[in-house]
Amino acid sequence: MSGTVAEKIINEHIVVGKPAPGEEVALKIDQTLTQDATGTMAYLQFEAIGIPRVRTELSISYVDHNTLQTDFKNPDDHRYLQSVAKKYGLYFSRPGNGICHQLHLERFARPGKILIGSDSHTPTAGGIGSFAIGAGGLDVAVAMAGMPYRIRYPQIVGIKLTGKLPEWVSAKDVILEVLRRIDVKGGRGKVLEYFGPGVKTLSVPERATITNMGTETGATTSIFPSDEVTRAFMEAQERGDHWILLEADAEYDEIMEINLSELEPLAALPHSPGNVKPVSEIAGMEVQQVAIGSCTNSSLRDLKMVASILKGHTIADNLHLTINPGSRQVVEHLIESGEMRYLVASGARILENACGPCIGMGAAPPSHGISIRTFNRNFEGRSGTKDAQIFLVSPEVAAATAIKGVLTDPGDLGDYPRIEMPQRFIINDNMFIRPLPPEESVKVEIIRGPNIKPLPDFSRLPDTLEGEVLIKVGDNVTTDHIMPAGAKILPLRSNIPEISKHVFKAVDPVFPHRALDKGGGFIIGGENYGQGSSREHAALAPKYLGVKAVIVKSFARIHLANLINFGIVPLTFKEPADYHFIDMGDDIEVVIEKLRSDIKLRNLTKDSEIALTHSLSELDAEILKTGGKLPWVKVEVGKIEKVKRKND
Ligand code: MIC
Ligand code: SF4
Repeated sequence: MSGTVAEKIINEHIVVGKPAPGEEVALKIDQTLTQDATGTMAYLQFEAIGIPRVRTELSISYVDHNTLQTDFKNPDDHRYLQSVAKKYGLYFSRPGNGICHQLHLERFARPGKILIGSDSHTPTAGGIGSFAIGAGGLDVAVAMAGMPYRIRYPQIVGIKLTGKLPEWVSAKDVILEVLRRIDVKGGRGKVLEYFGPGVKTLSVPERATITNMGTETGATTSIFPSDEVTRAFMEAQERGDHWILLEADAEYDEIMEINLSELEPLAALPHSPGNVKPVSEIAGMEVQQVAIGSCTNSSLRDLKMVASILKGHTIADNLHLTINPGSRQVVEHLIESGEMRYLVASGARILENACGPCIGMGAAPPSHGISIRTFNRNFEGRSGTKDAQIFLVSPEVAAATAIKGVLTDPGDLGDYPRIEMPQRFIINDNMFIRPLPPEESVKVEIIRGPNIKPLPDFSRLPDTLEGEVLIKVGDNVTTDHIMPAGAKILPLRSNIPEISKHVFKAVDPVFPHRALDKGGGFIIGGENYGQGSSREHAALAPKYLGVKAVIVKSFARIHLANLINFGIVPLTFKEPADYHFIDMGDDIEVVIEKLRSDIKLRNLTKDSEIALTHSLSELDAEILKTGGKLPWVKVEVGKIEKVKRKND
């Protein structure tokens, strides 16, 4: 069958629907991953669905986000996750093993397979040729129950890579260049698929840096072909038997060309990953912190580069340098090659193999601090310091800056280091706990700490939604704005009543009180509402506070799905300019009885009407009216089980 790489994989996995851009298709899911911050909720939902064991080829539960143990909450959640993995037939990756996406790329991702993960950077596995999509935890729970996952058939954009990266320029600069061109919403409804002669000049971890941060364009996913470079990587990971050749042999819907030879070091400026400029234009500013790591830039290649640059230097007096390696494999190699010494000797603070500062788990910058990070998001306040300025750069720029104390174009350092990658990686899977056989797993008791509260129940939606506009926000509002993360709030992820007290905390601290006082109401927003993470808490917690509908100019994909999953009606203005004719405090009424594409909003305060629409399929509408996906899925799974029992 001919097609682009993405088309070949999607078409092979379609169980319902037509393969045409914009059509809704249901896909069979081969692999799932969760991480701990989204995982507890996902597994509570999986338990509620009520099947005895996961029905995927491979499901894995990683622990990498909530690794600070300042009280019982995070360790309790981790014990819950470990017991759930044992009971339901999952792999479990213990804390300290590494960041989910780095580990998955090293040990489990496979070309040609479809992976969904309850983390928006799941497309990292696109670097190995896997069709990997970020989703809300409930969607992952449903996939673990063996049900298909629905997406709109994407438009496939071919990104043609020519030339070869110059010295001091690396994969991060490729994705920053893509972001410079299409910004944080240019990828919506699309898959970014890389092709062309430049592809073979990039190793799998470099490709994964690019597909990882493709998430920031709003794309459904990003993918590279699976070629000889992929084969070499998989053989070096002793997984050569899982390699397949997967290349495009069809036209793309749209093409973007990037000549790698013409790129220079780039940076995303505060407070958006799409706000990209050449480092040479902004170099020289004094910096208070450099942070290296995250699922974007923590591979062995990246940390070898950092070690080679730092070798023989001490970091500048005016800053701190933190490094979070992506996995234990990376660390073991750095120890074996002696390069870990260069990092330690330079004064770098080596943190654990986890997300760490990327999600505000420690290493917050000082007041008004400038922090140079190799991460993928620089949303305001995400670092833990509201007035900090975060710049996103490559490991080369970060290391050069750590030495000089000011934002530095690494080309100024002189000779470009040559790094040597191992022919074979050190394989040590002893921190993955393998699934138990069914006869043993049934005996396992689930361990629940006091922080794990039962899932809230939501009832069917009424035909008319009434209430006040509780808040009005602008364009590109992120899920970090809606439901902040960080060391203090993340431990509340399994306790919806508690976490809901933090909704819109930095935007409007009294929002939760107001929402409860008014008996719920509406959120009004601009373009790309809900961009960023996959956290379903950004829907679940507002729902708990009584939010009935979110009315915006446009939505980000995963957040839209999460709103539907938890029974919040996602509506858009037919005329975006109507956004200006509705204000916070207005009393409004929306009839959703039939959920047709033409919906009227009656503004009782202004005595006016606004035309709304939506992109809901019939099934979405049914799920919404039922009050969300969990009640719906329980009924569906019940039907499937009944048929199964009859046939047995
Ligand atoms: C993020 O980078 O924002 C996170 C934390 O990894 C989230 C998931 C979460 O909120 O738990 C994501 O990207 O989906
Ligand atoms: Fe973890 Fe940061 Fe990657 Fe999210 S973006 S998975 S917090 S490293």
